[in-house]
Amino acid sequence: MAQANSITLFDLQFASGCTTSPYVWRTKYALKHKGFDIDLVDGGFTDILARTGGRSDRLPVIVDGDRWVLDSFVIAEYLDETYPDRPLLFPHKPYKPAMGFIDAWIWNTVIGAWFDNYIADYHDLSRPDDQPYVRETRTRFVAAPTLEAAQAGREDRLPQMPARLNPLRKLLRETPWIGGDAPDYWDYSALAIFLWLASLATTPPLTDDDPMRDWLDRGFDLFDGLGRHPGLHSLFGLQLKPGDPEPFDRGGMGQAVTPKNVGPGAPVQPQ
Ligand SMILES: N[C@@H](CCC(=O)N[C@@H](CS)C(=O)NCC(=O)O)C(=O)O
Repeated sequence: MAQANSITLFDLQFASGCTTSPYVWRTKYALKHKGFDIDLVDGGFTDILARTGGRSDRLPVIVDGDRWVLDSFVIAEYLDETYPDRPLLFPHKPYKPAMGFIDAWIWNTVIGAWFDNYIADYHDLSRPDDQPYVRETRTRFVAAPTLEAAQAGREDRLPQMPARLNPLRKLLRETPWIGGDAPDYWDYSALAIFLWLASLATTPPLTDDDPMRDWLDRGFDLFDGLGRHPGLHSLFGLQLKPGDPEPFDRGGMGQAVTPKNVGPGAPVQPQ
């Protein structure tokens, strides 16, 4: 059990000391949500096994007293089960199906869309001793011979990406947080993906006027600015060229997915 209200978290950092892994980011938020101080173990990719005493080659990992817990989702469940009197990460039951959907959608939509466009930056921002490993492993994931070739031409691709997030924008017009009136693990998991993006977005992925900005700013400000590490880049400032698609749906932003049926005469949304 937690000693002096502190839980140890093994971090996965770039050379700036900024966390990059979305799984670690959401675990940081989860620990803070539960009211714990984080005893952070700094480090990068290639020292994970050594840092964790051979227990894991993936992060996050936490140590709570003498209890080691691996995997971000298992950690979140462990925290709610072990500390049910502290604010719950999963106040909505059952949470697993919706969590699985949110995770899959946002992972696919954000990481899937932006990964290649920042993949050479990802390498360059890594700790120097991690860079050969990052290059070797990440080259396997891209459909190009090198990370630099995969990233090349992103100026034309980046403007295509923001509109993919319209379902999330619509939801956030209806509610201050994905979790409702207060943030919970759904928000932290989604925010963590944008923090991953901010850790490597050397050129901005979203326009200044993106309607998600308010939720992102509020989320990054939580817990005394947990998401405001100086190594993070701004997500905003994407410049569009004539002919680029609309970055978000300006027309229907105030509406639910289909307008609420309030009886005859209600507005009809084209299908
Ligand atoms: N399902 C695991 C995934 C953990 C994972 O894959 N972490 C990545 C960082 S996002 C990692 O540790 N990568 C190490 C590497 O690439 O060598 C969790 O939720 O904790």
